[in-house]
Amino acid sequence: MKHLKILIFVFMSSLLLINCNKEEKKADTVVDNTTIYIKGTIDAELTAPPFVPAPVGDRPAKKLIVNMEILEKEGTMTDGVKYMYWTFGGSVPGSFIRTRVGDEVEFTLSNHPDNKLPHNIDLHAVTGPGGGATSSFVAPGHKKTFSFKTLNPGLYVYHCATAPVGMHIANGMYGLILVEPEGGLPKVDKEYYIMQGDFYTKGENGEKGLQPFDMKKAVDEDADYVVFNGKVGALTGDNAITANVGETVRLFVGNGGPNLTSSFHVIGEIFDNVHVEGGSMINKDVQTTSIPAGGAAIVDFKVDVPGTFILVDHAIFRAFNKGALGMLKVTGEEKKRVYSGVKQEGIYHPEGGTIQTMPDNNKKKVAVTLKDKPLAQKIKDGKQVYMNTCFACHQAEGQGIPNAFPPLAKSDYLNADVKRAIGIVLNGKTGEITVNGKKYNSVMTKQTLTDEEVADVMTYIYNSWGNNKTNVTINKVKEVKSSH
Ligand code: HEC
Ligand SMILES: [Cu+2]
Repeated sequence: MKHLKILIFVFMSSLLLINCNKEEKKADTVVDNTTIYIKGTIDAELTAPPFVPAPVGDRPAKKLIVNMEILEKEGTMTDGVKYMYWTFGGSVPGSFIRTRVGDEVEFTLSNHPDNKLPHNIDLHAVTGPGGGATSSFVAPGHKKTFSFKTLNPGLYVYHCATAPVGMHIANGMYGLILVEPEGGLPKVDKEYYIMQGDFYTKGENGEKGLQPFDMKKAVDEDADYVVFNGKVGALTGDNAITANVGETVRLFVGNGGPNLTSSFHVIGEIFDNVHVEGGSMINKDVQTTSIPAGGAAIVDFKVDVPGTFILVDHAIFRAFNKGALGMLKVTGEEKKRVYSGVKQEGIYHPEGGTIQTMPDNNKKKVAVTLKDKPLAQKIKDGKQVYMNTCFACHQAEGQGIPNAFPPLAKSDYLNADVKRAIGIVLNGKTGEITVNGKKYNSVMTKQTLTDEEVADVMTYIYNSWGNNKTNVTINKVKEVKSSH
């Protein structure tokens, strides 16, 4: 009996020992970043979007000094529309902060004396009450300092958290702070900073003048503008981000909200890697990534072919009607194996009809048969064509979209040359053009319309929105077609 007891005792204690060992091993794999040793002090480099500071690489953890200034300042939402932005560092989104895990960030928040309101900052990268908000509440003409240690790698949103919080965020008070993992992120060729935000103005989208914030619309989540980097066109035309064929591109994408989740997508690209929600989990081969309000994602991809790649919130009316549209311009050699472009174009006969040929010069003489309708009917039918075909890009009132689609309303380009305009609708258009003093360099695809439809839609355009009232006849369309 006694022996048995001893045996059981020995058996149990060895079990305990095994258990202890197991637990010790587990504890080993949980890294305690609170104990990362810091070595020296450096000043943080802060950048305005779409740029980011240099990679951290393999530098050791340090004391990192961040000086952030709050500025309330008027800016442009879109052509003719002004907005009073509240900013971290003078830009929307605010200055990009780049740190590494284990850094001890000494953060000083200064509220410019010309500002009207107190503000603070809640950084999602902070482990501590309010993410720093309680320690950083600062009145105009004052500054406050607090410090925190970055414990978790990832891409984090920061924002103002002063009441009414929604209003401070809606006015542009958000930005991103990146905490790189030990050893840094893998090297890429190009890195950019993009952040989406929704804006609520007293006037409807496009209504001119200085537009005040609209609390009711914000509460109803009825956004007038949904934009990248604080304004319509911050990333289009001359402001487009760029890369060369063969390069790898990393986008640090945030969403300040205040309300809307972003369905972030790049037309014509596939994300090779996505740091889901800005964290350490990597998803591969992603078409569209969901970025919650107050969240972020790191995406990277290799650009294989040249062209303009459009960045959108794929909740697509936001892109084409509210401003959530940017451009990545890729230059370099074509790679037909990856993307051919149009290879062949032909006439499609669903019923296997007789062989047709494209119009040629012989037809010119016999083509003068179709009679034009009365002007009022043409305009009516033309409007129908316009709303079906052209409206998506040139917009309901022909006003276009700044930096992306030129206006047809009061367009000097349109009114100067009827034949040229007809040619654009028949054949499409690429390359730089100047409309009403603004440069456009984009692509209008060839429209597949009958000659009569082209005559109708052109007549509608010329007889709308202050244009020169040209009546475009079917014969004119045929003439342009055959002269091509
Ligand atoms: C997919 C978007 C898109 C659609 C659809 C579209 N356009 Fe365009 N359009 C453009 C772009 C982009 C340009 C400028 C091309 C460039 O930069 O070279 C343009 C240029 C023009 C111009 C000359 C510039 C100006 O503003 O006067 C005319 C005229 C025009 N389009 C008429 C039409 C008509 C008519 C339709 C419908 C039948 C139409 N477009 C459909 C995108 C579009
Ligand atoms: Cu604020």
